[in-house]
Amino acid sequence: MTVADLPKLELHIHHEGAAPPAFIKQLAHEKKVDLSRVFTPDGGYAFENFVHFLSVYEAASSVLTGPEEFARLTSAWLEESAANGVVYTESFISPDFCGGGDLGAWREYLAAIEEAAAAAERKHGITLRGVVTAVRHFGPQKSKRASLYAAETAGRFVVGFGMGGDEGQFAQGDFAYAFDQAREAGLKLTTHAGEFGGAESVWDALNDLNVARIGHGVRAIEDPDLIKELVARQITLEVCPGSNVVLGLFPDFAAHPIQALREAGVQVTVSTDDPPFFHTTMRREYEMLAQAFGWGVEDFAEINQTALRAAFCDEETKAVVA
Ligand code: ES4
Ligand code: ZN
Repeated sequence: MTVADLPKLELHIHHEGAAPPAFIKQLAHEKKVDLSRVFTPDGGYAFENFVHFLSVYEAASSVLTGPEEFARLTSAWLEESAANGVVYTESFISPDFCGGGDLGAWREYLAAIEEAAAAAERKHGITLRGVVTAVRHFGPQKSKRASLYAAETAGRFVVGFGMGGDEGQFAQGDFAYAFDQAREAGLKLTTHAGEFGGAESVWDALNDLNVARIGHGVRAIEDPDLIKELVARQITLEVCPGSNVVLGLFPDFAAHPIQALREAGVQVTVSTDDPPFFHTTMRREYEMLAQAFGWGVEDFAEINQTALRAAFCDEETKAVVA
């Protein structure tokens, strides 16, 4: 057995971002939508930088319409994740990408996703929980609606609220209403910070949104005081090394700060973000980390313990997954 065969927990994967390109291509073909600019000649997703990535992501997501297609999407990527050894995963699900309709429509999308997840759990032994997500560049107004929908559907499946999108737009604090509304509904919180925004963005996430986890957060390495704060508050980072390398934050795995963050005492976990976009899988992330830092079974066991502790699901679910 190699470390890549270990059971894995994944806390940071975007639901639409997990769609295999062939799946999106097929939907585009059926709907006669020209998505040629979205794909590379060899069938991958084509983008030049982060902002371009977001626009390609939105174009690809635009052909995903209706609860039934989200159910098919869910089945497809959960089967793939399970084949990579993932036993528990939390995905970001955005009302804005799920049709952008009213609360009733949102409930239908969620029900379809949950049903597909339950079937995948029976078939492949993988458990999915949802983190309802605002998209930062869609603005604070839409985030209030996303968190209202999250609050209305909070429960066994919807366990958290988060925010992704372009860190260059607005400030974390502009979304405080949405995060407060989600917190009051009992949801756990995470936001993307310290990926394309620097350490300041992570400080804002802690001070203005009071989140328990940070999506990425890797640029915290630039600020020793912030590192101390993350350690003291036991904030968990959802680190996605392969995503960071493809998007040009670091030249390769060996130059990635995940090892330094860990050595400083920060709680780090490992995820893929948008696996087909970044030509990765959880298996590959493990292989690359083992190669870059010499991590062995005990290192990955610690990473998985951290992920289990930081998972947003209830204790009963944790006991099943552990
Ligand atoms: C993201 Cl909104 C969104 N979707 C997928 N991946 C992302 N990374 C940052 N924001
Ligand atoms: Zn992300």
